[in-house]
Amino acid sequence: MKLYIAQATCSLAVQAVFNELGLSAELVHYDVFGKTTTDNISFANVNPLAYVPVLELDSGDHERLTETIVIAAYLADRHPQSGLIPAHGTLERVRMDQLLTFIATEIAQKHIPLMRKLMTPEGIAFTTNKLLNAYASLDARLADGRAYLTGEQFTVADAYVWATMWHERSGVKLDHLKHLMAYIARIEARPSVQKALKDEAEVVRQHQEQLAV
Ligand SMILES: N[C@@H](CCC(=O)N[C@@H](CS)C(=O)NCC(=O)O)C(=O)O
Repeated sequence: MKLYIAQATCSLAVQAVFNELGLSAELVHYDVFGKTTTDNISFANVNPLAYVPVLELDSGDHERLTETIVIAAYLADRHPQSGLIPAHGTLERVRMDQLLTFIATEIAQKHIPLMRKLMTPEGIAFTTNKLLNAYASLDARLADGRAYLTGEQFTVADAYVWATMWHERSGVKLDHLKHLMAYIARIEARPSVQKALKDEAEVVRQHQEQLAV
């Protein structure tokens, strides 16, 4: 499988899931600003909507899947023994889907216009407040001492929250959320996320080298 990623973006969540499963994908770097890829394919042909992650499947016609939560769930569902996601048809799964949708819409997508400095002062205040409330709700969940968002088991939701901790780039202050910060530090210690960062840095470095030639 081929995974299109961009530096320090939500594609890190999918990389972490691959690593948790002990699987690997060929990583292709997409430079969001320069619009080039390490495999020299026009990214407009890979995803006409111009965003990562994109997972190209090995099977059949090499279908390309998009949407972070869909790709992460697809991988985790194929390995139910990993515990990364509850089984379809259970209430636990409904709760997980609820959480993943919350992270995608109330956290990840809220950060992007802030990070890109695309907002009016009123928009910044409104969206910052939304993000603060969203993160405070995660902090409250973690207040009972659980290691991860749904309990002691690391899941795709934890990978996604970690990958989208863009508060510094967005100017959103979260240091007061002590449970959340301790949780992120716990995730950062996981070999799967360490490997994701290392692999990402390597493919970005290769891309820069290619462009310098
Ligand atoms: N709906 C997509 C959105 C993914 C997305 O926003 N990707 C960002 C990085 S996190 C991206 O590739 N942005 C490129 C751009 O906006 O030019 C998902 O949830 O996966």
